[in-house]
Amino acid sequence: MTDKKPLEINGQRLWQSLMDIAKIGATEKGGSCRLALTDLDKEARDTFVGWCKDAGCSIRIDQMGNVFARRAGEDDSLAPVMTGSHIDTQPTGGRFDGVYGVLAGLEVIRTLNDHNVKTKHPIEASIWTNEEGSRFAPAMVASGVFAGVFDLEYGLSRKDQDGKTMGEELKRIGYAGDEPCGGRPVHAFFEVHIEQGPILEEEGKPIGVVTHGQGQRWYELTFTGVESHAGPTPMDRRKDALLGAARVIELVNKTALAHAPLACGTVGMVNVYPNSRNVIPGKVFLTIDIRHPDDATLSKMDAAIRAGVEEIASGIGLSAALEQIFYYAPIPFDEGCVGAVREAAAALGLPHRDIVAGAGHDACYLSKVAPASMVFVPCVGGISHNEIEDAKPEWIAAGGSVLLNAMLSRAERVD
Ligand code: HGY
Ligand code: MN
Ligand code: MN
Repeated sequence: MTDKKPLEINGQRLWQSLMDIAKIGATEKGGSCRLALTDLDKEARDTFVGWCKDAGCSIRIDQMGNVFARRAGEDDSLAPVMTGSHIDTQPTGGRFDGVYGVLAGLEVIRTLNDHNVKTKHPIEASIWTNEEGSRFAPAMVASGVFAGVFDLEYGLSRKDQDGKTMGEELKRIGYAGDEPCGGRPVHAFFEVHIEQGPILEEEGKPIGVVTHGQGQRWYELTFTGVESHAGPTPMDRRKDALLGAARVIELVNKTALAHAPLACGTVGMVNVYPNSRNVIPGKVFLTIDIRHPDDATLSKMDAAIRAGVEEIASGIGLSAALEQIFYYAPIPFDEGCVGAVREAAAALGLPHRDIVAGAGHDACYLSKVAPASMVFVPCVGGISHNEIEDAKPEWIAAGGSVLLNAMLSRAERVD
């Protein structure tokens, strides 16, 4: 950190950009719905690209639709210091999850322009496609391709519930770039994001210094029983797939509670077939999401889920198809970058604490190809993935200034 007074971003301008983007896919309860690669995602991307061009950036789009807005460095042959996040949302998403990290990157560039700051390394603000994993599973698939975790064909072939692939949808919205996805050096990656949990707000700390991302395992489970009439079918003759699903929901919850206080377990999606009130469901599709900061514990939870599903299926006479579709081990972020975030918060006089990311983030995959870390800010009541998601302007501004100074510590000012 230089001895100059740390630069601060223009919080009002960043807040306004957030409110402007929030109009794209605005929901009745004040949230955002911009599912990945929909026309609304395109509209938000186009808006961001336009603003970045106005700020003098060059734009690159790669084969997974990841967008990179680049501010040239004094030595533009050097690897960029990169920031960014996602602009796609959950169906009942909020105005800050993801898009805050995207627009904070633009605000960093705007602030450097305002102060005519030159950096040795180029600076890049980015959008990562389909971070949420809501329309297309798994989550963070495009940053995963960039980091070499998934191959390009896998990424482009991800299908939504209507059978549309990411490749088709990227072409449809005009974001099927020709830049290779990944395979280029990144000097450092920083992502700012709302915490999406209650800790920072409860402790009155505007900054979280993210040291790790917790590990996750996602599964898809299909139970197959027998549809039959809800009236004449005796209870002891039924092969009720929804009864099996109900027991799995309880199993997932109990497995997480058995590894309290850090484990999480969620069944977020259930599709019932034929979903008719007087037919015993013959088929149920459901999703399972388990998480923990310790990999060995996550493996124990995995074993408990697999054994439990088998037992439930045989107890009811169902067939079970359980597939793990996504896994990444807990991720320790780069100590140097974590230190840069901590020093930036201290230099700005902002109360801060170390924290583990409970959600997945693109920085988790970027950390496989570059030194990376994250900056968290509180969100109101710790609520996220909910239309009422909210944050205070002063938190948003604080996180943006910490991001700016952490990035400058790696980009090397030359003015
Ligand atoms: O699921 C997550 O943690 C992130 O919101 N994709
Ligand atoms: Mn997010
Ligand atoms: Mn999210």
